[in-house]
Amino acid sequence: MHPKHSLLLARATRLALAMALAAACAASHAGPVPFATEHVIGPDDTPAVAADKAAKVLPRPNQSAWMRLERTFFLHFGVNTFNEVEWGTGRENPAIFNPSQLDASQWLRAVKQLDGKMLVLVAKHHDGFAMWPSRYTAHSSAASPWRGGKGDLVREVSAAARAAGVKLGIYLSPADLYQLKTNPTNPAGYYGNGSARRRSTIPTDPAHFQDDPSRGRAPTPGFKTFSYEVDDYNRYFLNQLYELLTQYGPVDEVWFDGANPDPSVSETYDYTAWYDLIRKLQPNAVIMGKGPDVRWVGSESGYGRPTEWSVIPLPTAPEQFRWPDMTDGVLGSREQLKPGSHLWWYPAETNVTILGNGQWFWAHDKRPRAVTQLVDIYYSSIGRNANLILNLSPDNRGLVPDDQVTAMTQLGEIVRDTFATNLARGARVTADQAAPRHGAGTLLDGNLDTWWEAAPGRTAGTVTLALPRPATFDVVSLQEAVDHRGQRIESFVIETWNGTAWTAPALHPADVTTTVGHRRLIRLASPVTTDRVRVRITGSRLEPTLAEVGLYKQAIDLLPPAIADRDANGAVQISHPAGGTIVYTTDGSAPTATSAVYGAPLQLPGNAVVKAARLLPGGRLGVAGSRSFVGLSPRGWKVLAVDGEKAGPAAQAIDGNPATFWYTGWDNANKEPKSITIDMGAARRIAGLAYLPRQDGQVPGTVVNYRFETSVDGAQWQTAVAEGTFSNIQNNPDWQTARFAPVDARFFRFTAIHDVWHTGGANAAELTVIPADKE
Ligand code: FUL
Repeated sequence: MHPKHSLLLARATRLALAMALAAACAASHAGPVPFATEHVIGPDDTPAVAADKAAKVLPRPNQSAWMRLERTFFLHFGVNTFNEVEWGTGRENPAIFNPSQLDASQWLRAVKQLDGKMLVLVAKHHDGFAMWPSRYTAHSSAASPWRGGKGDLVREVSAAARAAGVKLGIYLSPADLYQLKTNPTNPAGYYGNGSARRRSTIPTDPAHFQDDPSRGRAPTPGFKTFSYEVDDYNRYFLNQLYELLTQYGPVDEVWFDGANPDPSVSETYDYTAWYDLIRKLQPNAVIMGKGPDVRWVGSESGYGRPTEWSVIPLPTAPEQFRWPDMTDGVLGSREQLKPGSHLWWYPAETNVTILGNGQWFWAHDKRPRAVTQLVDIYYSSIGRNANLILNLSPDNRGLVPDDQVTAMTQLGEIVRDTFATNLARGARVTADQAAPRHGAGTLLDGNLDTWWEAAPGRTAGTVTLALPRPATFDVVSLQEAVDHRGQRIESFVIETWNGTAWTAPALHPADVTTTVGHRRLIRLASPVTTDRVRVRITGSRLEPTLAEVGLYKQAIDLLPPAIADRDANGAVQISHPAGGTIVYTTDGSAPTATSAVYGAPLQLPGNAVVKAARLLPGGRLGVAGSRSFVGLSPRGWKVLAVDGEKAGPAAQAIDGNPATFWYTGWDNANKEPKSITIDMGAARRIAGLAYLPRQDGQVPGTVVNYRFETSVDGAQWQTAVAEGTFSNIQNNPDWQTARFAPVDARFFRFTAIHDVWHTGGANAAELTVIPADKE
């Protein structure tokens, strides 16, 4: 048996014992709080006892294994890739799915650039098209021309992942527009069809799926059959889960999305049966999103909470809980540990896509984020006690396109180079005090199962690293012994010795020294050279622990220049932390040593692709950064008319500042639609619109359905988009773009038909138009 497995088993046994003990203690209301996977805060528990209980909740074995993966990937590919949309309709013709060069090993090569440890494949998105030949639907890869109808994406990707040593996860969308009972292309759809719950054998015999679901088919060799009382759609879903969890080898994560493009038809998901089946078929898998093991961090931006607790107070017992999205700024703080709460290990996963503006599926004009932003996201997800799940979007050839591969290669090089060497290696580590057998000597052994722990009763403590020689670093990595002692640290300070005194170096403005958890990465504002470093833990729920400490130097030379947002006047700044000369282009071509030298902000009033690189000694070029700008800068524009601006002036929709916004306010009396009309001052040839909703974390007024009209003279209007939809805008409140046939216009009118909550309001942080290519 693999040593890790025996360790997990030993932990499982310890946990079982601890849980039995916890139950006994709860009954007698006496004795010290034991370690357990769940604690309940009693009505008479003092805040100190509540904190004690929170600090004694441990992760379950499937979560421990998952947290150690840190770098995981998503792959969104399907009919949407061919239609170049974010959300499909369920009415797609399977004939459109026909990648000509699909090569799953090429996908894995991209994943391995960042040493990806797991990938989660979208097996079925909201459109309902199954990427494997499911026995339970005609709407699958088997109905497409791909590989002559013999293609099985899940098989190809799982085999390539296995060959690359990467674990497999599965995304199966609960929302299913193909099965929606109102889908005209599938009149017998199961979703919301009101069917009775019936005793069903899983796997069901497909020939008797509806007339006698108690009839099973032969189970996959090595697996059993199961029985649940469910309606048609839940039976369908359980059978699809069964296929995915038994036919493709081990599955380590099952991803349940909460998004639902058409809530007008309701279906009750039988989560209890789904979870039960997953536990029986793949007991090591974590259930993510709508489920008990892994929590959606709450945004798709890639940026986790600065303070992130993995122990979350649930208002009910986990078995009764419905796992809603948790989007509050702080979760699980001391103030939130209220009597009656069930304390539960529920770590965060930060999902983000490599494509700009939070777009999950490829389209010919979608481009990856700047590499500097991807690096920042790395620190702001993995470095904030969450796993990163970074999405790649293969194109309609079935390959991860070159621009995404290039971004991955650059990100991988920067991360590898930064974290290759722990500059604390060889240091003598001491602590001001320690629990018996938990001295600080193991803090550099690379082993999360050994740790320093403060002496009994102490909630603060200091560990000091005496380096063999001075080192220059600008990243500090800390890890608590969460698998053994839970999450405890609430605040700490990093200090360096300057020869005469300890001083706290300035930190990167976005990084805070609060929680630690599985991992905290802290960036310093600038590198420090010293031979002594200390971590002073100043607040902790119980005796603090540290399993590992690391000091690293960011690979600045590998960083491309940062290309900033465009301001209201259309100006764009380029900079690099190492300074020096930067060359650039604005037409998308690769910069060379003879390209224009950056001096002052670039004036970019329309569409542009900026590429920039540092000029290194000897005429060589550093790594190039790239950024696309879509839309016109709103310089000189005016608001002509608006249906309300009581909660935010209309002019803020065209001020070039994403932080301010136009908002009509909540409006129950005078419902939608709400319009805003803009005068651009001169006629332009335009071919699209771009909309950025409010960026303050609130959604009232965020537009989901809209109309877009244009005019040359402000009197005669023509409709460019009669009713458009910004798919997924609630989860992803980033820039939304839509294209239309080129038209000449001086004026445009944007009308909110519905906002996401149907409040009758509308908002816009920015609103602009996309110039036609040949304007
Ligand atoms: C969202 C979905 O609606 C997106 O399309 C994507 O799959 C993302 C991971 O989750 O909620």
